[in-house]
Amino acid sequence: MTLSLDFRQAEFLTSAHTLAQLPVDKGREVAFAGRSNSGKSSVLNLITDHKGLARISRTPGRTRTMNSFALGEAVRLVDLPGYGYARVPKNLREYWDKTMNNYLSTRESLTGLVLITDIRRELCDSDRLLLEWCQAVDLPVHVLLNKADKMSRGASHGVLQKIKKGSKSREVSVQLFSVLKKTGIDELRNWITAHLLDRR
Ligand SMILES: Nc1nc2c(ncn2[C@@H]2O[C@H](COP(=O)(O)OP(=O)(O)OP(=O)(O)O)[C@@H](O)[C@H]2O)c(=O)[nH]1
Ligand SMILES: [Mg+2]
Repeated sequence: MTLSLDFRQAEFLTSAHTLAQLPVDKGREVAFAGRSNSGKSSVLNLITDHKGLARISRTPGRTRTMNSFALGEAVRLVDLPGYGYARVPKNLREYWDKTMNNYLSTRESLTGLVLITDIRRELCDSDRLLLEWCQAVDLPVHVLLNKADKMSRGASHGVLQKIKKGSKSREVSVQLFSVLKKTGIDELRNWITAHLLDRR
């Protein structure tokens, strides 16, 4: 049984294009999902304190594989490809829609989902679908309102309250985050830790 997690010990495991290429479905993992360019890879790099662990780009659609990182024995973080980027070819988008659906509905070791959004943008249809789906199957989900540095304090707290009110389920939590300002790290690490560790 793992008692604590050292996020700085994160190590790259695999880059998977198909579910079969993922690490063995044992132990526990928390996945990072969200719209393309919302900052999933940047958040992962920040909380693990590794600048180049997950790849980041100004070009949306950078992460095109499911990238797994080990945080300890049989404990993983997974950076998922972003959705909603119009310039990704249609066949590739359809492939990832299907693959993500399969991943989310069959992955036994998945114990939590971090849904990353750009705080300046409304939740998109895919964000909402994902939230509803997680609630329907009782998968804990943590909404990360990223890029909070792009908004005033007052405005970002306004968005936080709005999303909190909109998600009445106990299984949904929400927080503000900024990769640029390095704010929200402990809250996110604590949520992930609580969902990765064996609490028996
Ligand atoms: N201002 C600001 N920019 C950020 C923040 N987080 C990420 N970015 C920038 O947003 C862009 C996209 O970041 P990525 O981490 O590549 O986003 P992603 O969600 O992994 O994108 P895909 O891999 O395409 O799904 C990069 O230019 C980042 O530097 C933040 O908190 N504040
Ligand atoms: Mg990415």
